[in-house]
Amino acid sequence: QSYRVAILGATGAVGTELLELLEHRNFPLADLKLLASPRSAGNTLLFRGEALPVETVEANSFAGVDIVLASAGGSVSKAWAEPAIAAGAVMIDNSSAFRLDTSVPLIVPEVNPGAAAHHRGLIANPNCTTILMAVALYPLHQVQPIRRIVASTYQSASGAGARAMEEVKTQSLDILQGKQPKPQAFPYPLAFNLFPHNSPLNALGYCEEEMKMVNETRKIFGADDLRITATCIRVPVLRAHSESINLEFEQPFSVEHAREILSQAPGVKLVEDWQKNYFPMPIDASGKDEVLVGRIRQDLSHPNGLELWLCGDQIRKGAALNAVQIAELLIQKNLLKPALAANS
Ligand code: A2P
Ligand code: 11C
Repeated sequence: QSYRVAILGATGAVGTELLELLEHRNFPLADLKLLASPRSAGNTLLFRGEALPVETVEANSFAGVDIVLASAGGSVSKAWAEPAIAAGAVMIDNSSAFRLDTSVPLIVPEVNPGAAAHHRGLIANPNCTTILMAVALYPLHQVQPIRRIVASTYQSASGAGARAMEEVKTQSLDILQGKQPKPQAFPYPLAFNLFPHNSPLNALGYCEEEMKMVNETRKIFGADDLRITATCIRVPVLRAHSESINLEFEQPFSVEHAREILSQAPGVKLVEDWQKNYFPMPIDASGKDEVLVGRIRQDLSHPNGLELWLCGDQIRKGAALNAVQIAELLIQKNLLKPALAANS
């Protein structure tokens, strides 16, 4: 059997990655529709050696479509979720618009695939830093409940889209040529610099990205009282995010045991060469499906604490791959029909 898929936001950083993944994972496609804004009308994108037209999304774009992979921002998802579902499609939405809606499953397939059974036509793909952290921490949490997470992130430009990636390159060139860098996608120059994440701050001083790590991780783990705090920082890296994570468990958790579990965990690759001081790096994580985890060590300040370091491709597992895996899960479990799922 094969399925009719539409990518909403096909020309963006995540959209083009979705296209590549559908091609390379041999996704069972009957048809692929590329949707974007009127700006992209008339453009084509290459898929399986064929130039496919990019269409402007409109009311009848979803007729006959089984799966919509949406990555065009929250307002676009809000505008098109209802028409897509009404047309009989399941929308897998990469934006933050519906993630905390209690009627919308928020899924990392390695962690909570069972949540897919309850969808009503809409499934949310979590925030990228949250996905990467969830893949690495859930296998440990299953063995020994985590009591508290302290995360510090080093986030690449790709999290802010294709334009932001271009901006870091241009700014780097400008600086090397002695010119003033011109920030556009970000409020400040990112080349040769870093700054706290560029999302809105709340009254307590936490930015949206930090609160996503808190609230989305709790929802995905099904652990409402899990204590999490985060500091999110944008760094001049192109594609992959990195995270330094401090964990406090209910009981002591040995480094050897954590290493053994993570070496077999789905979606995780343990990367540790202590002799060579070689650990996960964003350049190694770029283009990879797995979350690279390493530098697992005892927290010197707490008997129940562990420290670890991870890198993961933000566009891939942090966004496009996770969405495609959700689509594959729906197909595998025969859950594409929202009406049936809603009644079950
Ligand atoms: P377009 O290229 O036509 O602007 P990124 O996250 O890399 O910035 O990409 C955003 C994606 O969302 C692009 O594919 C972009 O299309 C798409 N997009 C932005 N605004 C809209 C809109 N109003 N309707 C449909 N697609 C949109
Ligand atoms: C970033 N993680 O790196 C963000 C981008 O919640 O989907 C993705 C925002 C989200 O800026």
